[in-house]
Amino acid sequence: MKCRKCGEVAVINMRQHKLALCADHFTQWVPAQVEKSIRKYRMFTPQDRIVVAVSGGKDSLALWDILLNLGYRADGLYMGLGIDGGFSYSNVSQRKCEAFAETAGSGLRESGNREEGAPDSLSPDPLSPDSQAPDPWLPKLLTLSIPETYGESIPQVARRVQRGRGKPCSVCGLIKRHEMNRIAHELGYSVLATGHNLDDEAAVLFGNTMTWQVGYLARQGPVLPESDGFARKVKPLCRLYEREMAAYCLLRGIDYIYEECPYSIGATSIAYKELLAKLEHKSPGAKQNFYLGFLRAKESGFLNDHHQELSPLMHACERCGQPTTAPGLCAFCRLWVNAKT
Ligand code: Q46
Ligand code: ZN
Ligand code: ZN
Repeated sequence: MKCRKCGEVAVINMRQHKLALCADHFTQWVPAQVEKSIRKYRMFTPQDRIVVAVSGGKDSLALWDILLNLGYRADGLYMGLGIDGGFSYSNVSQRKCEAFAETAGSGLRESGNREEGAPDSLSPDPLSPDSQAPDPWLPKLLTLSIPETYGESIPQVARRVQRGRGKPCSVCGLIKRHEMNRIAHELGYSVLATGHNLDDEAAVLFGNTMTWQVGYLARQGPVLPESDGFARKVKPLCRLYEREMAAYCLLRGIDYIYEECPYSIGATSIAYKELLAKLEHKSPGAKQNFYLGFLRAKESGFLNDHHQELSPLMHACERCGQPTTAPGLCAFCRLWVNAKT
């Protein structure tokens, strides 16, 4: 198979786009697609300060790499969950993020690629006498250890509160969401970006549709608007397939953790992904049409009423101030109140 653009040997064939590309053209095509999504869904502008939630996996590290190379000011946030799974999952994934952060910073220094696309107007403070000085900004990795901060690992919290029938995932999701919100808010980031790809989003959509979770469907999308000073949440990889992200990492030499979190085994979302993969195999583009068709339907007003119904129910948690639908304390704060009783 040959690259559609230059005729060299293609390294990937994307049947849903009827597009085969060589390594060079593919590694240019991916960031261009991400930039298109950023603009199409009005995710952010070069003036935003972005924090990317990185897990050490392919999607989040690829996203960080892409945003930096597109010239956005994006830092990484790694959250240590205290999960071992027999192969030191948390430690290994943290090391992958740290290794990436080191090269990402130096790569920018070497290539000076902030100047291409990244607006210089971003950084200089007009009030500062040094406003003509070059911007010293370099990407940094923020790390937060849940066991060190809260005294318990994610599996320990889940066991104590007896939530999730042997799996810590619901507690984990709750803690991660809360802490990402908190850190973005405290450190002044306007945008929180996650590495969800089209396969992830299609699987969530499939699950929400199977059970007709209208509230979740109304909120599902590539952008969750900011509220009460809390960062906007965006998914810039939402139009890219998982296999494209794996290929991108391979071709860019991004070293990521291959193993999934040990608790993801047997998750319903994986069963949905397998089903969608079968559909995709028979009918290339099925996953993409399912998800992007849903976004188009939403844009044209489908589910609008539900969105409006949901918004007024949010209020600030009495303890941490984050938006919540629960009366009094949010679900995160209730986890720790339980700890003291
Ligand atoms: S990290 Fe946490 Fe996932 Fe592991 S414990 Fe479950 S939710 S599977 S994205
Ligand atoms: Zn080519
Ligand atoms: Zn709270």
